[in-house]
Amino acid sequence: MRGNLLKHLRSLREFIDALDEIGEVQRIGKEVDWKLEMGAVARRSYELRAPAPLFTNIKGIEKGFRVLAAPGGLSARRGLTYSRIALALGLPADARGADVITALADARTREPIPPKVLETGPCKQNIMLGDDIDLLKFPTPLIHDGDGGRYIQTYGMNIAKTPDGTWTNWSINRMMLLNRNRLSCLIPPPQHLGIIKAQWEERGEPMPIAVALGVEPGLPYVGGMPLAQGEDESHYMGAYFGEPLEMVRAETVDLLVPATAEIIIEGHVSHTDTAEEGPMGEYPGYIDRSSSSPKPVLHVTAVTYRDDAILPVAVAGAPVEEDHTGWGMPHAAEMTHVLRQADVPVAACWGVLESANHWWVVSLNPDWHERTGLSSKDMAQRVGEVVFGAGKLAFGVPKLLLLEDDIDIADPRQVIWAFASRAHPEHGEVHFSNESQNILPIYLDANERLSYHATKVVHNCLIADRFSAEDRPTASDFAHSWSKDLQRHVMDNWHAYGYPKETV
Ligand SMILES: Cc1cc2nc3c(=O)[nH]c(=O)nc-3n(C[C@H](O)[C@H](O)[C@H](O)COP(=O)(O)O)c2cc1C
Ligand SMILES: [Mn+2]
Repeated sequence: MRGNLLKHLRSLREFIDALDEIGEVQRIGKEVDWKLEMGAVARRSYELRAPAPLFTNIKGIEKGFRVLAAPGGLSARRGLTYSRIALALGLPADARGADVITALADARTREPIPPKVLETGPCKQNIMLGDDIDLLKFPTPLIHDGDGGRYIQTYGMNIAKTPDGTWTNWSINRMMLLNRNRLSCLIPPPQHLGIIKAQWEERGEPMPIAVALGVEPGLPYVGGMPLAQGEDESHYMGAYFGEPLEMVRAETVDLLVPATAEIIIEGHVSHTDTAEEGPMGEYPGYIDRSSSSPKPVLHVTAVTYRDDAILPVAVAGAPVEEDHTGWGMPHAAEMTHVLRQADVPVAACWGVLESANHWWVVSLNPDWHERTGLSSKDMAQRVGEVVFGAGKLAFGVPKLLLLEDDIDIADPRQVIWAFASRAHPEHGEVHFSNESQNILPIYLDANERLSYHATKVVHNCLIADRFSAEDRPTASDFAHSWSKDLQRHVMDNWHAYGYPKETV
């Protein structure tokens, strides 16, 4: 889909209105405690796939300030599973998972569009400088019982620029509140924020940073996307929507920030001053209660915010939450782009959200065998080489399922069925040893954890080379075992048979 056909929502508030229209927001006016209660409500909402909670009355917090949790959670409603992600990215609420992936992947080959700089914007409605800075005003949650502190940055953008000014990077990396003007920051060295921080350290200067919380809804998805080093995620988002993002200048650092952001925290990350950070729930779905460690401190020099600011919150942990949707879906889009560039006949990729993104799926066009002449084993080898060889993209991809496009990759029931019924128990796996891997999968042994290297696998679930077109088994399901006319007749009469009306 072309960028200009997408509905570009330019603020978190426009996004909340759009969610409201389809019934995907739950306003909670009853008083709640930022200490654990908000986190527990949000967590339960993910698990029930209930609407996103918007907390409007938070204990001890000035009236007006609000929290939107689960902004990228899934919906239990039929046909609307991915509605929050689809609306955030300008697609119709009933878009299929694969549509989201191809929309993001298509924009990778369009010309990046730099932002438009405005004189001012809503994020400047209130400005705190110097001794007036007080981050404790905001309704920052203590999310899980066991977290090392209150996390204000779980779903915002960390904006940082290289000292030579040639590259600005936007990414999501969590930050914990220490007091009214200090945060401790998780900045893994291989992440782009870590690479930029190392350049400032070499120069002997702290890293200037702006943390934009409550940004327009598409941005967190590119904050979680592994674009190449040197690429500015905000320019890619401009290309995605076919128009520039709107930015204003920060007050105390030389950076541009999104004009409609709810809260902007400006400051400098120290290379010497550290404070304990963590533990916190992690994307594989667990919390390691022993995992607190000293992390760099961000010293805040300015905070600007909208009237009645809304803080977005993601509750990291067991699937499905924003680590899986906000990181996994753009990651799958980048994987699709990389395979397209390598001339693999890919339809789309996916990170199975319910697997906490340990199972990744590559779906090939049905004619891959005629087009390439490869056996499925050789194709599995090729896909593994491309994906596992793709640097940063590969870091969080331990297991790949290679399928054909008759499967809806975003439907975990179909993926499980295809994996179980098509991968041969003996020759269905192609292993790749000593590949770089983050430390997070909990099945890794101590050596693998220490070396950041592990074996990866492609599960070959392709069947096109094993059957001729006429002999290929077809799915024995509603869509394939009855004529289109009979299917239509049954659907039209569904309510007449006595079943409740389908709402979507
Ligand atoms: C909701 C959410 C939370 C995330 N939290 C972290 C985090 O705390 N630390 C981290 O290194 N990556 C985190 N990620 C993943 C990074 O955003 C992702 O790896 C991204 O590619 C990093 O940006 P970069 O490629 O510009 O370095 C998170 C992603 C999302 C969507
Ligand atoms: Mn980046």
